[in-house]
Amino acid sequence: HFPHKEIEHYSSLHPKARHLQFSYGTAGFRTLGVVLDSVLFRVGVLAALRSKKLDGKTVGVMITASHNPEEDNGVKLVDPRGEMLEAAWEAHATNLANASNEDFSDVLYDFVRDSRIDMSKPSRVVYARDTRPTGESLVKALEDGLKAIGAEGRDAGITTTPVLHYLVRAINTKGTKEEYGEDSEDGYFQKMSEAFRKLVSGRPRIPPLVIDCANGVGAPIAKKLAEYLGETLPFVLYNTDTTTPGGLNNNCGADYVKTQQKPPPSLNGVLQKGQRACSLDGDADRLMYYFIDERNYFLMLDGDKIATLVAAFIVDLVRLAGLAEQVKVGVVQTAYANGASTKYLADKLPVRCTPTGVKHLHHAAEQFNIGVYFEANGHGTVLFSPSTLEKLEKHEPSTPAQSTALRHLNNLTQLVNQTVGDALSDMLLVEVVLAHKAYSAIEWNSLYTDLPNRLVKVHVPNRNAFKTEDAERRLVSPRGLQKKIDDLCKRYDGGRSFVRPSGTEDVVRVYAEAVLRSQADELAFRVAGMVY
Ligand code: 16G
Ligand code: ZN
Repeated sequence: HFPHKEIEHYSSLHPKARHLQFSYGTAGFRTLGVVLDSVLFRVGVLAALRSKKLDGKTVGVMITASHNPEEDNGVKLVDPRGEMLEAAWEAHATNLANASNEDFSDVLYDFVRDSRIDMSKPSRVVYARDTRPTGESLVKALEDGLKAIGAEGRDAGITTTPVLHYLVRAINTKGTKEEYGEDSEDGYFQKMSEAFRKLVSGRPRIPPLVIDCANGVGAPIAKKLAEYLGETLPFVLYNTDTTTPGGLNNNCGADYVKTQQKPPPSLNGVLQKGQRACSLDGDADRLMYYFIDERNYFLMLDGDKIATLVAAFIVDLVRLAGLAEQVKVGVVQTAYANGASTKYLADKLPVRCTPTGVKHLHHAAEQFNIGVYFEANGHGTVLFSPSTLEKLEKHEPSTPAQSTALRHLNNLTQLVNQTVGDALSDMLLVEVVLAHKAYSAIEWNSLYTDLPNRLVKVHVPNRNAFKTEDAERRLVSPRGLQKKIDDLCKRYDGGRSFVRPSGTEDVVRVYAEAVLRSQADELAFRVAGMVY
């Protein structure tokens, strides 16, 4: 019972332009929003089939282009546990998106047959979008894809990527013993804010935090969060304008702060010396903290600083709870992690390095009892393995101190969005640690000093000529280039550099760090010169 007629009818409403080619990469499909209509229709079809393949479990679809410019848009599928789409299906997504209009129905038929998808199974899809102007019509295209298969759709409206991931997990665990929370935005806020209240209760009042919402969907969601938190975390929102055209991610947001290494101009004159500020990205799954110090210098507390703060805190709690022997904490980073952060962490706990992209870090973090992963760009979370959750629940503390630490750990499992990086959940997590340690931004920053670093983009004729190994830290091709980089690095104190092809742009990226700012810059530009 393959619905040929429905597929052909709806697909004719969403024709693919002949000259366009799409690819499901690290960030799903992502390009100019106005050319994505056929892709969204086909993603709707694919999501519905993925659900059938998984016995009717709910699959998620998020329409966003994160930190990209406002005119871009994109789409990502979310698997039933709230995680990224299984890698094997990325190729199916690319295939379907690129089929010609004439062939689409046949290509789909073959896919259903080869993948042994039982069309009589139910299919359920929950979807959401960010605030981009192209989002509304792309949702309609997606819905037509669901209709073509007869899938049950649930529109989660305009919300953040992490809320959508949360919903997927909550829907699929409803009524089971792994129930993740109530399957609504309200449930998301309830769970997080309740855990936060418990974790900071009895601590001194938290000084006000400045939040830059990137003029994106983080703004309305942070506003709602404020209602749930009340006085426990006072914050002031900036860049909350989601209606003025062109505002999204423009001179603001986590990616701007990380790449420009300065605060959004809209915060000039706003930040008091030492005051904590943070920026979300366009879909609120990345977080950057920063502050202005006594000498008016800008200091960034990026994903590495967050990972070290959080990991050290968790390791302490595990030890205080008397669980050090049974619960092993580990950290996952990428090649972009500042060398100083890796050194700081490696003295305390195991640190692993994976290629760039959340799915790689996420899977590596699952190998630990408690896995903390963060990309330097501010995307990350903490994963508690199922057996660890059980231990935390069942462990009998033998002293009041153990009992307190255990209670904190259990509350942390509720505070953290374990499905994906979540700027708001991570922000609450940071605030909890600062409150417990009685750290200001200055003290947090002084845990270690970042090595000066520089990231350079190089446009090359063919970025596919660049192949890496060792978690992108070394090049295997073009041949001979790695040796030259190695030789060059040796001439700089603390010199480290690597080259990798971008997964999201047609460029090659060069990263370099060294003990001195001038040396890091020089190393980056010299390596960039060798790449070109
Ligand atoms: C995507 C990834 C992000 C990574 C970035 C690297 C996900 C959800 N997002 O945005 O984790 O840091 O790509 O981009 O995996 P690049 O390959 O262009 O450097
Ligand atoms: Zn994002």
